[in-house]
Amino acid sequence: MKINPQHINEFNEKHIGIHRHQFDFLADTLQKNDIDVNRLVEKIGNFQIAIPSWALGTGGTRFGRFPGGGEPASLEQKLEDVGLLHALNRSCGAISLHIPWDVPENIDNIKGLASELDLKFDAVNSNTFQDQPGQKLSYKFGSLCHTDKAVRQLAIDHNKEVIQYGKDLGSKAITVWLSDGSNFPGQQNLRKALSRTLDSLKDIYSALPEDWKMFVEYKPFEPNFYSTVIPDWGTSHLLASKLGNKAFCLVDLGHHLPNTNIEQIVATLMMEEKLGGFHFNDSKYSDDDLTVGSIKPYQLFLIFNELVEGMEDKFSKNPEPAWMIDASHNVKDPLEDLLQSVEAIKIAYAQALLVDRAAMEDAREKNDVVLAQEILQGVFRTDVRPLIMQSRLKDHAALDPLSFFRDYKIREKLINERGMDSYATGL
Ligand code: PSV
Ligand code: MN
Repeated sequence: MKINPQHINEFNEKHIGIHRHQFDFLADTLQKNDIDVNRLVEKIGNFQIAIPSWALGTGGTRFGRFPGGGEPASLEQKLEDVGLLHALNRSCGAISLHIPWDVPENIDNIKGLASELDLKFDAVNSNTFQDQPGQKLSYKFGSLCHTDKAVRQLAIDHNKEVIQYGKDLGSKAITVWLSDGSNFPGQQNLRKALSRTLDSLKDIYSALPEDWKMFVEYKPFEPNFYSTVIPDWGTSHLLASKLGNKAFCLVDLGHHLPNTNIEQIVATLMMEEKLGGFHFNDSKYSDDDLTVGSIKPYQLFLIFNELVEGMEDKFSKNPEPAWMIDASHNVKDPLEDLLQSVEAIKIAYAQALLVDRAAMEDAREKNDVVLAQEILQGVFRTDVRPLIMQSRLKDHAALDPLSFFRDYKIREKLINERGMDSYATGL
């Protein structure tokens, strides 16, 4: 299904009155503080977040899955769903494919459909954490770190194949996440496992086109519970540094032990110009896959505060990171969940843009701890939603995408089109 732009106009007309009132009030206050509101709105509008092809179906846990119907059953339908999101908020202009969950069978058709929907292809993702039907050798005891050279070669070849798919589609990066690790003390020679992983990554890196990046994702546990080969940002940074200047670290918010200071990791990686990609989600415990900003919105803001600090620093050579959501839950409509996540990301980004960096630095130089906190929390407590709505209005998106989704019964229409038992591939 496609959204009729006329419906978006009608919807916006209904809501414009209250929006104008709220926006004018906020814009007036900001202007009095010498903030260029038009520039701010433009920046917010330009911020794009890629949608992973595996987040469009209902997420499951190992205990069950409760799909709500109308899920995309093919890659074409997944593109259509991302196209729907993008039409609603003009902020999701890219899709990230996981191979082999989503193999593009007919590259020209897929590229044609993507360009019709105004979508780009973000990083491609390899999968050596599951065995595929008919696979001769198993990843049960690891992939790039495996003791058996033949298994390592299988995993290396798979990554090279994924790069080839990405080249065909116009992607510019590959994300490598490994589940490699061990479940029991003594199971693995930790030093050798890391060294073999580095050698395998070097081989994959050698197949990387000149204008590509490789993102090395880390995770402290799951599905291995004693050790993972790339457990933390330090190990990811070590590998990325040894690989070369096309390799970067990828921070997934769910891949930290409770209370980790993620904003500090962001600052460190940006200082080293090695922050390449970001996977957004939220969690109470670790990799919970909850909607972005649903549990720790202040932490999300603090992370964005560091990101913006790095991005606005004209001396920093850290490239703009690739932004992606990596979450899908089992009790929400996946599209509604993604709309909420994008909104939370935009709110945190907009707030971070509002931080008075000169005043912050001044407070820090004077060791005025109280003032530094006041500045940060003053911004965090500002309702910036009218700025985000204004950017959508300018970009012909829905003022309130979630209400539009419900008012125009988009899920009901998708169920009518695809049926109740249409399921998406993925986890
Ligand atoms: C692993 O937990 C991960 O964060 C990686 O990015 C995978 O590609 C993705 O989730 C799979 O759902
Ligand atoms: Mn991830």
